[in-house]
Order: sequence, then structure tokens, then C-alpha cells
Amino acid sequence: MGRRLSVSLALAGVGLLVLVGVNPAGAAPAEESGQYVVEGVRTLDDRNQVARSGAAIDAIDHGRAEITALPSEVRMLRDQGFLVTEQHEEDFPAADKAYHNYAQMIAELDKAVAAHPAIIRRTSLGKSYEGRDMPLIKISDNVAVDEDEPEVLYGAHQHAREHLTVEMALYLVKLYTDGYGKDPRITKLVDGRELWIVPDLNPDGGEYDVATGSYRSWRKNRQPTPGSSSVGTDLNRNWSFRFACCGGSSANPSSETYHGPSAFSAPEIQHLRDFVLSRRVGGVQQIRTSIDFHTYSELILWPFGYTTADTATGLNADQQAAFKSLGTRMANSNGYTPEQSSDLYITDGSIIDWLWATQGIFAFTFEMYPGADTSTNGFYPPASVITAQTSRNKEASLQLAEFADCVYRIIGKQAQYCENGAVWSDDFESAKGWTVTKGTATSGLWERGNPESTTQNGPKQLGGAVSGDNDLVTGRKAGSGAGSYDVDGGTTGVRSPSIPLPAGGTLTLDWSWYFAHAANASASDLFKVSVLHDGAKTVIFTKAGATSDRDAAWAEASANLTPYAGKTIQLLIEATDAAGASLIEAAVDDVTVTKS
Ligand code: 0X9
Ligand code: ZN
Ligand code: CA
Ligand code: CA
Repeated sequence: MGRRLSVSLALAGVGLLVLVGVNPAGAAPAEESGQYVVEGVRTLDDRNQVARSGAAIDAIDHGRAEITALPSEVRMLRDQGFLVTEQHEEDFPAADKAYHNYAQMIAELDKAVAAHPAIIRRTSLGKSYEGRDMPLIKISDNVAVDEDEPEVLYGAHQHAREHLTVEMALYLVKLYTDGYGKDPRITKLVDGRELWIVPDLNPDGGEYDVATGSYRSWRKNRQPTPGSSSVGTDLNRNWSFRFACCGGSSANPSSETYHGPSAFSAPEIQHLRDFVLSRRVGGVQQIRTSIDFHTYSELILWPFGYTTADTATGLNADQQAAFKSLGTRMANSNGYTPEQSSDLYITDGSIIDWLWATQGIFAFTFEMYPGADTSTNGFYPPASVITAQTSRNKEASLQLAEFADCVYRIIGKQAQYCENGAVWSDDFESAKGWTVTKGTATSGLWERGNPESTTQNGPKQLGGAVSGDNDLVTGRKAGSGAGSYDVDGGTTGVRSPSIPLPAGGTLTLDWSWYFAHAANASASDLFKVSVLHDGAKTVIFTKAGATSDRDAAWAEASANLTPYAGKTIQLLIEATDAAGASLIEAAVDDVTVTKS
């Protein structure tokens, strides 16, 4: 019946506008009754519940009820948690039977779990719009335990007709389970990583695509759009990062790239989002690398899709270089073309942009076989290619998992970005490039040096540093008394050199300091530490003066810099003598930024 779309969305140079057209499969489900199958109708209660919906039960066998029902009755049953499917054989055309339909995919996963229970677990991501279970696979040693190992996410089948991607996921399940204990490289990954596989992000669309025994060229999910007769949201346009921002998706419910009424309106995408968010442990995302499998055009794509700019806010030059290097390395292994995803065409609300921008996951889109030069409909390659075209991605899939400990290793910057310990430090024994800012203070400006001690009712400037001979101090000299070379007349500030902070991990700033004043000080006198970032200033530490005597004594302080991970910051240290000429002194030593 339907005219099949003959162009690929992945094809370079194919304008998306071309795709807006008559799509008979998107027509409104008319309010007339049809034959359906309801699973899990076991107890008398279940039976009554089905009957109460208004549906007529035609037959029941082993919890499988055949019913005649109106679409509204089907919706009611689905809302009650029943899996309701159209009554027909949902399967591939005869020549393509080697592809796995939904039930066969589930059976294949269960076989792997039964064969290797120690290293593979199947749980559920949640239910699809029509109520199908969306399996979530974890492969790792001690699979029942959440170990502290880098995690990897392989996802497949956001797009219904891209059936080869389900085969890819099943291939990975077999690769990692059958290979464990036999292939040392695979054994090492299963032991040292937590591998997550989501084999079917769009089970409803996939089943719909094969439901009649001939392909329907279906792409989206099977969720009706409120206020419209159209069915289906493009799942790879439904993610919230820059949702619908840039012309890379459509607001028209009948479009192949309809982004949905709002971000995360598709239950399938909500479930994957919730799972990914659940992998933040102690504020740190555990998943480091990801591939989202699609077909076709033989491409490896990286963010951003929403802009043609190579770097953008949230994607700096090092990060872009790491994406490009890993993408190119993987492409060398499978012969795909590596490029930024917007080189193909602009997409907004795509999974990889969200995974990177909000979670810092190095996420790639793979467009599998065939290449863009196909003359046939590239979404339906014959089953005979499955083995070659899934195993073709073995090496790339393993590389992705191997680099999950530190993708920056591929550009030689693992020490800066990945290794725990000192990220940056200054003991003020040498000049690291701090600059005194133009302040209002007339004396006692910050300087690096060997401090002289002063005393007035106890120590006010300490003659010794915490480390070595030098510190950062407001007027290094003692002069003729404590009141010489102290801060007078306003604020003196000193700004650190630029500090590039690694992305990921917990970042802590530690420093030694003191702030001393005589009883002639006030609450307006201050010692302050701030972070300069993105053109803004955020105060992270304040010690106010008081109308009492406070002696100089080294103390330690710390602040959380994790919010600035991945950014380049500067520190600003200020001391203020606000009113008159109070005796004010301050010093700092041993500033460190560490990552844990
Ligand atoms: O348009 C898509 O979603 C993908 N192509 S497909 O033909 N499989 O539909 C490409 C997405 C590439 N862009 C991003 N991942 N951002
Ligand atoms: Zn796709
Ligand atoms: Ca020092
Ligand atoms: Ca001084």
C-alpha cells in the first residue's frame, strides 16, 4: 500500500525538506475495532479488568488473550499495564528471517544470560509506549555488584527501520560473553569495565515496521501526537539539549523528523535518560563513552549536531581533538568516514549532543552498512550481510571500551584530565604569573616574596611561609612597625594565572591563609577568595574583619571547584581595608587544586 520513502536521512546532501511528504503509515488510527493480543491475562482479576475496558475476549490461552477492541479500549488496557499488540505475525519478510524481531531478540538475550549468568544480567529500562519491555543488558565481572569501573553504553534502534542495529547489539552481547575467558582482550574489558547494552530503543516502531510482512519504512516510535492525527516522534530529536533549536528537526507531527511536543515526551527516551542519570554516582557520571548505532552511510559522527562550529560552549579544543582522534581511530578499523555529525546535516535534540553536553560522555553515532552510494533502499540490506556488517565493528567497539578509562589519553593529555592528584598548585617559591589587579588600596598591595614579621598585640604578619621561604602577602616588608606596609585605603587583589580544570571527577581547591587585624578594624574589612569563570566572578570564601584584635596564624581552607570542571578559571584573592587606616594584613601559601 504505502509509497516507500526512497531517500535516507543519513545520506549526505539529502535535504530534510525532501522528506516531508505523504506518509500513509502516519495516518490516524480510526476509531474502529480490531483484533489484538493481550499478554499476562492469568487470574480472574486480570480477566475482569480486560472485560471492564469494554474489549471482547475471543479466546484465552496460557495468559494470552485474543480480543476485539476499540483503540480507546486498547489505550485503557495499556494504561493499566497490559502489553497489547496487534494480532498479526510481526516478522520479517521470508528472505530476511535471520533478522531478529522483538520476541526473537528477547529470546536471544535470555539465551546469553542463561549461558553466562556470572557476567551478564538483563534488567529493564522501562516500557515502550505500547508497553513492550525495553531490555537493559549489563556485562561485567561480578555483574551483580556496582563496581568502581569505567562504564560504556552501546545503544541501538532509535529508528524503527534500522534493524541492522539490533543485530549489532546482539553481536556485542555474544562478543563479550562468548569471548570472556577465551580472548584476553575481551576478558580484560569485561573485568575492567561495566558494559551497558540497550539493544532496542524503539521496539514498537520496529515491530510496526515488519508487522505486515513487508517493510513500511517506519522511522519514529508509535506514540500518537496529541491534537494531531499523526503517529510517532523521531526519538533522535526528542532529547532536551538544544531541543528544536536550530532547524535540525521538525515541528510538524507528520514529519519524519518530528521532535515531539516537548523534550523527553517519548517514554522510550525518558527511560534511557533516567538510566543514564542513575549512573551518576556521588555527582560523577560513570559512563564515559558511548555509541548509538544507526543505519546507514558508514559514518562515525561526533557532537555537536546542532551547530557546524567545531568547538562551542561545552566543547573545547582539547575535547574536540579527543573526539576527532578516537572517531578517526575507530574509523580506521571499520572503513567508515569520521566527521562531526553536523557535517552530515544539522540535527537538534539528538542523543549524542545530550550525552556529551549534559553528562560529559564521549558519545558517537555510528551509521552502519551500506555506504551512501547504495542504489537500493539502504535501510533493508539482505540478512546475508548481518555477520560481516556487525563483526566489522568489533574493533571499534572494543576501542571505545578501552578508552573509557580516559579518552584524553588518545591526545596524550591523560595527566592533565584523568589522573587523580594535583591538577595545579603554587607554593609561591617561583613566579607563576599572578598579577596584582588595579585596586583602591594605597599600600600593602599583594606581592610574592619572603615576608618579614610584624607584631602589635601579638603577631600581625608572619615572618615564615608555610612552604619554603615565600608566600603571597599584603606588603612583604615590616617597615617601622606593624602599621607600615599593611593594607590601607581600600582593596588590593591578586589574580592567578589561568587554571585549566579537567572535566570529570571531584575538584577541590585548598590553600593556607591568614587574615590579621587590630581592634580598630571593622566588619567591612575583608579577606576574600573568588573564582573568575565565563566572564563572571563567584566568591567562594570570605572572612570579614571585626572590631577586635585578630592575630596572624596560618590556617587551611578549601572549596569545591567541581562546578567549574572542564573550564579554565582564574582565582582572585582580595584583602580590603574599608574604613580609615585599620591595621590589616593577609597572606596565602600553598594553593592546590586536586582531583579525586
Ligand atoms: O538523522 C539521524 O538521526 C541520524 N541519521 S539516520 O539516517 N540514522 O536517521 C544521524 C544523526 C547524526 N547526528 C547526531 N547524532 N547528532
Ligand atoms: Zn537512525
Ligand atoms: Ca611558600
Ligand atoms: Ca604587610
